[in-house]
Amino acid sequence: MKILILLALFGLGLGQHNPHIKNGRTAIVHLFEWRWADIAAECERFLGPNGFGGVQISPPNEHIVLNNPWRPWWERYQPISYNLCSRSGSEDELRDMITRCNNVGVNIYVDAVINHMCGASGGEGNHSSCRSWFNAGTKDFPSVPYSHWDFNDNKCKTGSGEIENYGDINQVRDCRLGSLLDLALEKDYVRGKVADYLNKLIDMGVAGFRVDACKHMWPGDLAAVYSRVHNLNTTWFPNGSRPFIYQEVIDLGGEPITSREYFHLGRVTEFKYGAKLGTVFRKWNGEKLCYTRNWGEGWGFMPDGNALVFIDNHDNQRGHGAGGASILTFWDPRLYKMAVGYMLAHPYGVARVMSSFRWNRYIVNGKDQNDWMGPPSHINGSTKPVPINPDQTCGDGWVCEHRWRQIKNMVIFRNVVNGQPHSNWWDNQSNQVAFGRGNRGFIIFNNDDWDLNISLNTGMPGGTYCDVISGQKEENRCTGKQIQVGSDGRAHFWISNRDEDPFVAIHVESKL
Ligand code: QV4
Ligand code: CA
Repeated sequence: MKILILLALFGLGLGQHNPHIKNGRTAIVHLFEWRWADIAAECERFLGPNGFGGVQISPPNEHIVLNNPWRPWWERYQPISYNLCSRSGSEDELRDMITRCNNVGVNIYVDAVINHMCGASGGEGNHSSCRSWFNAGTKDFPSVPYSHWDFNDNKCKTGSGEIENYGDINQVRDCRLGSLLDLALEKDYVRGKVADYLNKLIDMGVAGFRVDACKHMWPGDLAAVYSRVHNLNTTWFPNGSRPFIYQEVIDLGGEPITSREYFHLGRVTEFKYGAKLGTVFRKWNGEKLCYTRNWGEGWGFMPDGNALVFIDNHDNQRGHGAGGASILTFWDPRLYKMAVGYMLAHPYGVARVMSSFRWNRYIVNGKDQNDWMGPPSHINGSTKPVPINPDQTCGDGWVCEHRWRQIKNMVIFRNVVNGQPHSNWWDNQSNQVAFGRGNRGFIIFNNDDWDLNISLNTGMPGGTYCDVISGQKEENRCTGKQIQVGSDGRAHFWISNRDEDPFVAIHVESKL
């Protein structure tokens, strides 16, 4: 009997914590709002060759098209149907991208919006990405089909029909999140429609899902939906592989609904991670980098095996969702590179790198008035392709943080040290710290206002190493700093606090 229970548990959900990333790769990149054709090209020309494990793509299902404001990015979080045509491309383009990325060992994770459909004031008509007709007022979505029977209104007890108090778990699950029509996921019919949507993507070859707004769905309903989802496509994944599930639950403490309720179903986004590391690198609230000696569960984060971690995400880089002002983004590049480097060097969690587009921030009283702005687009509203400049950066407003040398090289660092323990910690009791990963990598930061000048045990084999932050190893020379490690594993580090990037990282594959 015990065996049966274990098998059922495993079948139900334990397998959903594994990202099924291949060839010793480790990190995921969120190519936010990228077109499928551009993602396919990026997999082949950059992500595969540079050891990225997977891509989180924007919601591929049909969404509302809004002109007030003009094509906001968040159209994608207002489903109209599960047809696979969206701002990023057609079903054929999606299928082609999944195949081409899988063929170079880069997994695809889909942002699945299954808690709701569009906003209650979404109107009537075919202003949708596949031109499907709908009527938000009567909750009629014939392209699924969903009718008013398939929504939670009779279960929600608030006057507005919207969530009014996050302290009331019934409201949070059964009322509308900001007027978004809330699906009745306890209904078998609705579970079936959602599962059909997820299974179509699984059969196309995706490796799993970022499940949106999980705080707003009952764990039992999610378990029922996940149990209906197929195993991964055996063209690219071992037989019996369960989809990787990572659930968006914003839990900074203080609410009755916690991340823990979702642990058995898959991994969960750890929002404390980016909020805290931003505060540490900004040196706010008396935080110091030397306090991160016990970074990870020691800071009260969820157990490592449940965590999906990131410095910023598409919400909190523009003041949506959670993390507040401490969140570091590409707008603060010097600190951001250190924080992302720290995340990628540290063993805790499955790491996700953000890749953004630029918008003209216009902050009034601490709020960005342009936080709604969508991706770089043509006059007709269609999303622009991602041009790659000769220097390997991106043009036309695409930030491509994942292509920044410091970040790309730390993605490789994470692969090289994968499985090695956190080791050889040193700090100056302020904001200069260093740590290794066994005998395969070592990183050191100077976030103080004075120079760092110290000899340390790196745990690494003796030799000459290229610093992968100020440069990298090309042919058999270093384009940036060189670090000499003695046969005793000790090395001398000198990092000026005025350096463009005041941190140094070496690993066994950057050794001359
Ligand atoms: C507003 C008011 C309503 C009002 C309505 C009238 O909130 O009270 O009735 O206008 O039109 C957009 C608008 C928002 C509007 C809503 C419905 O910004 O002003 O409601 O549409 O018309 C993204 C954006 C939201 C956006 C939403 C839908 O962040 O601003 O809302 O897409 O387009 C919580 C959740 C967490 C969530 C986070 C943002 O627990 O799960 O808030 N994060 C995820 C996604 C996020 C997405 C959603 C959830 C919704 O990461 O990107 O919201 O799918 O913390
Ligand atoms: Ca709900």
